[in-house]
Amino acid sequence: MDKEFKRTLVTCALPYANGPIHIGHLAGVYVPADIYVRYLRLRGREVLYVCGSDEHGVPITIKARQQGCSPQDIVDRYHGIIKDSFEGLGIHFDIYGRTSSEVHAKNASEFFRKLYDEGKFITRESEQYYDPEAKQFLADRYIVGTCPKCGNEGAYGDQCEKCGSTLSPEELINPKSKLSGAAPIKKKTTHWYLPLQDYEPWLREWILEGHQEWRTNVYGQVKSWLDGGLQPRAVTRDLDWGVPVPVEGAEGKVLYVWFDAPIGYISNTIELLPDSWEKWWKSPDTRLVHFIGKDNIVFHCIVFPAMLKAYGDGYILPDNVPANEFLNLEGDKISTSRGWAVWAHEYLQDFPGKEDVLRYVLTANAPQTSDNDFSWKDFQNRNNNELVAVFGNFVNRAMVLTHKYFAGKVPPCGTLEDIDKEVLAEIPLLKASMEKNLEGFRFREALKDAMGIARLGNKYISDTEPWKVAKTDLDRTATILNLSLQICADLAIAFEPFTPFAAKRLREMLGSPLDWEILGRPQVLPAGHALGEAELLFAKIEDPAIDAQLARLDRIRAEREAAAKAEAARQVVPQKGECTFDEFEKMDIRTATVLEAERVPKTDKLLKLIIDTGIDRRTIVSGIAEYYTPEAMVGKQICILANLQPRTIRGIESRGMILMAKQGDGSMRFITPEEAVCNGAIVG
Ligand code: B3M
Ligand code: ZN
Repeated sequence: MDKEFKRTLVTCALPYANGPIHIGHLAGVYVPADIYVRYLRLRGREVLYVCGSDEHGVPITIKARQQGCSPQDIVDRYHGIIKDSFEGLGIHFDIYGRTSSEVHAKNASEFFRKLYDEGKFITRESEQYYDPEAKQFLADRYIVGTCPKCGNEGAYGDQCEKCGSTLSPEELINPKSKLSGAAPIKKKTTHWYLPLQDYEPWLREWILEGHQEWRTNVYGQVKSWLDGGLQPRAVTRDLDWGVPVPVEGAEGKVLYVWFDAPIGYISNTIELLPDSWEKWWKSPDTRLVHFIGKDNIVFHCIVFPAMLKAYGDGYILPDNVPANEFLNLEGDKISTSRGWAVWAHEYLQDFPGKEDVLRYVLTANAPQTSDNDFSWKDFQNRNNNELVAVFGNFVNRAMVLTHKYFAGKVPPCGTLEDIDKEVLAEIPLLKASMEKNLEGFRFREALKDAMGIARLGNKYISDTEPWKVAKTDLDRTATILNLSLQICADLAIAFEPFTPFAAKRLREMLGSPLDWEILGRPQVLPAGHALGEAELLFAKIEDPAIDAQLARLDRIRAEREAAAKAEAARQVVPQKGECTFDEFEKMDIRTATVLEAERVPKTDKLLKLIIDTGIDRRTIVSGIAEYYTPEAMVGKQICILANLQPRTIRGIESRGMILMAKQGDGSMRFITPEEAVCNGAIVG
């Protein structure tokens, strides 16, 4: 990026409006984008900040079906929740549009039509699974059946999550549509494809040669796609929810969601600026930056650019695509379907007034170069030990002491000592580093720099001890507090991108300006300037608030484990190989009654049973103690394999084996005659 641009267009991935957003979305896309935009604005650059809901795609239609409402109801609900979450966290887009809007339908439709008219697509006929009841073609994911490899009854058409096998719908035993439960049939269908392979040489040159400065995770993914060879990509789908394909004979077809969604960036710009949108999308003076998560890289670096290139007409391409990796939660992958997430709207309810804390923690811990973990303990520690103990504490000391000794007015700065000069010299260095890091999308590092200024201030005031100096030398106290307050004013600028709520409150308290240029300049707050009341910027987060969050996650984990166990219990082991009648006849299976039972000492699993077999009284050691207490066994009629070779277990000779029904999860129940019979009766 050597080129000088006049303005920057920042887009954030359009969240699917089929669920609320969680901390993974925030850490990966929206918090970093917001920091970047706030920073550019602070520097007086011209910026447009565009986002909106992605309201098409199969998952939305599925959710609507499950909930017995229309897809429009679903997207209306989540569009509202998501929009409010962003606002609540201080993420103010210039426009937060929606792909179900009329402007978008018209724009996406025209986009497709131009490519169609110019022969930029190819068509292909293929056979696809179709649900005759729901009257809908089925994506692989929406066909379920029994896994041919492990017998899991809930395997998907593309994968069995139980054994991890990759599958195709043809392989599933007894395939069913997830929509209606009907058996899917094969049906011919025709679709339009963008021949991506035609754009490969150009993509190589543009990205692999021209954008080596992109993050290595982004560059690497693009390279491996290109090296793997590009294929034509379908841009239409058989579905009744989406932008209709604007071509005769394409009834029942819509634009593929990944074709229409990126066009949504443009549509939303048009909606906001109907007369001047082109300056943002078609001027070489505009720098386009896409903020996305790593699962969106191929669409933003290969597919959408190829679409724009095919369209021509002066569309610009992204100058950078700073994609993040994923954030985990307490060591586990965030999963919307399993409920393993911290939802933005719930956070805002549970932690009112702590919007900055989440922004801060998600930045300090951002998954910039590798996946990272969010934990509530870390959240608490960072708040208490960094925001409260360093940043907040420093500001509070400077404010309170100024009120105490100088009636809340900025005291004059006298002769500077070495320690003062050293501190003052550090700030421009941290500022320069921050600029470099922010321009280079290294937000964690930039936050460290900002925090460096707070640490510097906190250390300065601790080292100089103005509360002690005040007893003997008020002039020196004045200088120390003057400098401390100047640093506070610096912090109110430096933290604006990261913790905008606190930064604003601090500026109000100080009556200080918001201007990047003055960060680090001496004497921004003139002597005599009156300060507002001292107010705490951050408050400690106590254990109960954290424990409540952990308890919620524990409940989710327990529910998930119980469900997995129930599922495992239902799993049936495949049939064993054949045995002959003679082989079966060799087994002497009989009824018997338990006379005495006790635990085998120092074991968890074993019971020692004395049983009456009708033939004799004997001892059997059985591994059923996890499922039956000794008391529960006494008096019970059971079945045993009587002629099993005796074995010595823990020093006890066991003669025979109790027949148990064993389930998929290992749990067992003994087999008993339907009505009491005599002991020693032959079972067979
Ligand atoms: N809605 C996917 C996602 O949220 C998609 C992004 C569209 S950006 C044009 O992961
Ligand atoms: Zn399987």
